[in-house]
Amino acid sequence: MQMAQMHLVLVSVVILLMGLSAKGQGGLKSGFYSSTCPRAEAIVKSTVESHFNRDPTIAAALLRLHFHDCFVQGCDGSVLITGASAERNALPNLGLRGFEVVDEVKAQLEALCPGVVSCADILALAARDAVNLSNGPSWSVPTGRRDGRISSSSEASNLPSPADSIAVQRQKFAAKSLNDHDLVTLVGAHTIGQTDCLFFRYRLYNFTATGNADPTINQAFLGQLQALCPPNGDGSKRVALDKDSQLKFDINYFKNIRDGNGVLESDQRLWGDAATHGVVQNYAGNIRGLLGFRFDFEFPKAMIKMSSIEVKTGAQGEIRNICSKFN
Ligand code: HEM
Ligand SMILES: *[C@@H]1O[C@H](CO)[C@@H](O)[C@H](O)[C@H]1NC(C)=O
Ligand SMILES: CC(=O)N[C@H]1CO[C@H](CO)[C@@H](O)[C@@H]1O
Repeated sequence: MQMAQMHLVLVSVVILLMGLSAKGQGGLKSGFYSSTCPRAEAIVKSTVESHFNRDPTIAAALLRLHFHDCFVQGCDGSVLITGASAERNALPNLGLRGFEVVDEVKAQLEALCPGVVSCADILALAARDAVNLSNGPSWSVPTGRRDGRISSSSEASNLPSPADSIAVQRQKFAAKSLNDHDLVTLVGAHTIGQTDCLFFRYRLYNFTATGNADPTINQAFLGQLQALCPPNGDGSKRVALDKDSQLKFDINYFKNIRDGNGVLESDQRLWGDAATHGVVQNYAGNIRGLLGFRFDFEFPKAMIKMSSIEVKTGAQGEIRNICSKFN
């Protein structure tokens, strides 16, 4: 290749990358509050930390809250609104926790810099801090989201269900401009947290009316799960999504999937599908490829992508005074 051609290629690549990052962040920028509310990020962090010190399971709750916010009406705090027909009342959202942490952060921020920091940004920042407190990676969160004015329970069907096939999971993520690699990376969030027996017990007994358990479950693990969730036991009993390390944000979740120790059907299916299998395998082996492939390196990038889904910026939406109510 001639020098001039090579230069042209390099310039095109740089322009392409700049375009991608600007688009990926949807008009957000890191440090958006640095002059209007300089202590905003520190207040989110210290509040999340004080709750975490009392109850480390709050980290998983806050991470999931942000995901459920982003997949319905974009990352705009719509999941925080209360009311009979609001998102929060939709079936997939009934187990959400952590609302009190968001309210506590918001009350402090309103006292310090009223009307400046959005509830949507509080969710994005709290998710970052929650991961870091759980020993996970950290990243700079682009901010400047505005809060939405719509919250409707009927739209929560955008959210994935634990019984979704990979094809359906893929389609629900693709609808938010997230690819197979993002899907596997983001579902890696299940390295922390818990689930109700109700969401996976059907895998343990007479799965798909075969009389047997789901054959993809590791035999030793099947016995443990059956002991935790007997056929007619309490469906709301909590079980770790990541066997043996539910409070640590690590790659154990991917090893579990590889070994047939996934709890949710949707998680275990990531090993069975040709397109997602390789990503799980790489993360489980902690392999660092040419362009980076390690989970702790990829998770922040995927989170920044998810955190920018259909965001409202500039004069759109509002900055709520109370996160659970429209102004
Ligand atoms: C195909 C995609 C996904 C499905 C089907 C799914 C499904 C579920 C289900 C059924 C639970 C248990 C809920 C309960 O019993 O209360 C759960 C928990 C959780 N999910 Fe997901 N999820 C998906 C993707 C994600 C993503 C992308 C994130 C975040 C980036 C995430 C974060 C979490 C966390 C942290 C928990 C634990 C919550 C807690 O302990 O309170 N999930 N998920
Ligand atoms: C499994 O479910 C099918 C369909 O409901 C039923 O006909 C069958 O008897 C069940 N088998 C066992 C072992 O419970
Ligand atoms: C466990 C871990 O990775 N903690 C990190 C949290 O974030 C800070 C930077 O903000 C890192 O220095 C820590 O290593």
